[in-house]
Amino acid sequence: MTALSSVAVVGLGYIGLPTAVSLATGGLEVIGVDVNAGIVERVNRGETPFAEPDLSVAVSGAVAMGRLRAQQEMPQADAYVIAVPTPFAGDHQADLSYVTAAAEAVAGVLRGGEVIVLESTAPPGTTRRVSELIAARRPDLHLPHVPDVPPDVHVAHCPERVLPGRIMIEIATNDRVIGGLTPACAARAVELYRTFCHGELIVTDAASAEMVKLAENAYRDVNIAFANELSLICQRLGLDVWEIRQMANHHPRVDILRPGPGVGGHCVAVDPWFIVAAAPDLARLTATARAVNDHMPAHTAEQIVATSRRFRDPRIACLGLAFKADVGDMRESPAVDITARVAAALPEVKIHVAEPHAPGLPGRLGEFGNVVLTDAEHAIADSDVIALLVDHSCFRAVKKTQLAGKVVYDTRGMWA
Ligand code: SAJ
Repeated sequence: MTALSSVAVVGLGYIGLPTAVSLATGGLEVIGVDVNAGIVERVNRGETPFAEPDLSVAVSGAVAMGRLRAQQEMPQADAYVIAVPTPFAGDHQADLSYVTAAAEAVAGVLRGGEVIVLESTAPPGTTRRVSELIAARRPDLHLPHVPDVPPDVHVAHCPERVLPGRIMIEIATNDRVIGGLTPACAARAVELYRTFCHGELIVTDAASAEMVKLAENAYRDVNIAFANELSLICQRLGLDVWEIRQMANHHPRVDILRPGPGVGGHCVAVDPWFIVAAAPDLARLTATARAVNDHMPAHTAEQIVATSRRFRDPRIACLGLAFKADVGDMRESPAVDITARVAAALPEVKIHVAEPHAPGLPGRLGEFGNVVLTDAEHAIADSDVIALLVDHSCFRAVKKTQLAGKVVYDTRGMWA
């Protein structure tokens, strides 16, 4: 088997672009592939289409050195990493159309000898389906899901597990789980990831790797749901959940996560549904956790609205729109949902929004005439009710004197 020297990374998003640049830094020739012409142009200019610490300097460096380029067409390469989205198709089922399109495009250019790695989070069985799809397109090649025939192409799953905001650190240092359709497939994928990953590379089969990934995010979701449920119970009983949590966490085997206004982003709020879909009758806790966390934005909005109605002519500040601290990503953000709900419930009330990590309001909030984007200082100074929706580090600088005389609704326990 020849050494891998070129790799095509399909999908230049939050996972694909950092992976592409890491492979380039690891010494491979990397071709980034994306259907979006704007993203391709930006990457080729050495720019990043989204904010992530340390990514932009790495991209501009890799492009300048000629190690990374982007294009819309699928190239021939020794290896393929598929890092496309797997959103919902409706009814919480996975939409695999991007994975299918990527697999079919790869199928069209294979010569034999390549390794194809699916990084996208996907329901159990998806890696095998990628192999089947390619086989259907390329009857001239042996694919590894068919036993007893040495395959011409290797197929594996290596689920991403980097944390937004720390992607460039974690991509190099996290341990990775690599599941092959056969042991030889896993071994070939290990060769690829060894070029840039210094963590342990744990080898397994493809279906187990798929379930490991889903289990990781469902574990987080269930634990956040417990924290959120506890906060609702404490609120009803007149107890301070932050104090309760802090004291409970002194126990050597207790580590309660942080309650908040809901779970956002494109991972923790999505992936548990793939487990529910795989075994709906058994995944009762997983489904309930989703329901608990999904209810938090409506509950939080109701509280803010009820508090505001105590004022004759209230003004409200919503601090933060991102799905979590210190990122600008507003996908599936509970803060956006809460702000929209409050704006809709109180159309006559001016709502000041401060989001230092985003250049403008997301489309959903642009529809409301009563929502204005400003900075935190003005938002606070001009408002009676202050809702802290995201625990961005910069909001820590807000002084008690700025909040004096205002009703503070701190959903993140930052000023507690
Ligand atoms: N959150 C809380 N309380 C907490 C922790 C998080 O309310 O104590 C909320 C956050 O505010 C956010 C949501 O949960 O709205 C998710 O944030 P997160 O930091 O838990 O996770 P993500 O979505 O940024 O990244 C997760 C990570 N998975 C795990 O930690 C198991 C990351 O490692 C994965 O790579 C990523 O999902 C992914 O892409 O799957």
